[in-house]
Amino acid sequence: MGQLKDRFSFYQKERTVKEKFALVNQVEGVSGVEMVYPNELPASPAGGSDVAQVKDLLKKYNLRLTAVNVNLKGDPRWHQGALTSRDKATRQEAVQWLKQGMDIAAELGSFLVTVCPLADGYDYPFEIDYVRAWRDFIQAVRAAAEHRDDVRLSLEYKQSEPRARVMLSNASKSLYALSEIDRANVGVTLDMGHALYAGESCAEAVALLADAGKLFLVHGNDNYRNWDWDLIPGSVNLWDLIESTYYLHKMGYNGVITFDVFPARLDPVKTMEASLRMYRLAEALIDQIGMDTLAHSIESGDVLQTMALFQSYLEKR
Ligand SMILES: [Mn+2]
Repeated sequence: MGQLKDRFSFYQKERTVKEKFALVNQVEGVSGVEMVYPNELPASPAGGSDVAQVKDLLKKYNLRLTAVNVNLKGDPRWHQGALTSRDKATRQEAVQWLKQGMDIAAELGSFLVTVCPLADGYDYPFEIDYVRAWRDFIQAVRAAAEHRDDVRLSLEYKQSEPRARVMLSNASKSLYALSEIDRANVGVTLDMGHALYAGESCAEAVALLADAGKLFLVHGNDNYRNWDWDLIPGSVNLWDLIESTYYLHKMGYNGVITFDVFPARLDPVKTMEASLRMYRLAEALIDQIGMDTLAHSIESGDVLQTMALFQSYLEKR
């Protein structure tokens, strides 16, 4: 809802938090917002005036805060790593930001913090000591999680950007990290676009993470599996969206789906509405065919029969 930038240009207008809320309010069917700490929330401890302002805006527009997204990549202080920095004070500061995000999330009734640790990676061979970095990562996330167990901490994986290689790069490494961190309030944010360009099956990622009880948040978007383009969900890989939707239902996912899209050249309100419509379409398609019918067909192992369920449904349109 604010200004966007890539390596070449700026897009959309810069907007204050108040202006962003007014814009979100125009989106048909929206029920909540994810906000970035500290960019859209105060750098001061929870209870500050900006938190009070956000609380008022949430009330005014009848929206809920879905998650506090702690930005551990944008600020220059994280350029050499945040949770895995060689510098202990920097690592501690990164943990401190997570703790502050957790306090704000509790204060605003969200109780969920999401973080995409994109500064924690490397660009070159022999750049970092992987053993040291992974141990520091595990320890830092655990330290943040222990700050309070009433707030959940969700790790978002992505394989690159801005680092050429990000350490937390896929669903399986995320599950490994969670088992090492070993805290009940730590889970995963599944960004569908990140799964796609990591070469994963989005639906399998949903299944694995949800089966482990660790699917805390979903970010919906799409791309051509070559870069994190943050396009409208289902606009390119529609079958991945439909299959993921089936597994979100099957696994009883009752969390939030946030549209993490990048409307550089499109109207942001209409882009959000198109994203929501795409999810509703996928849900309707699954509902029309029927969860049980699909489950039985998948169980039978006859993929041609399963395909035919979709084909005959679409032929009737
Ligand atoms: Mn995302």
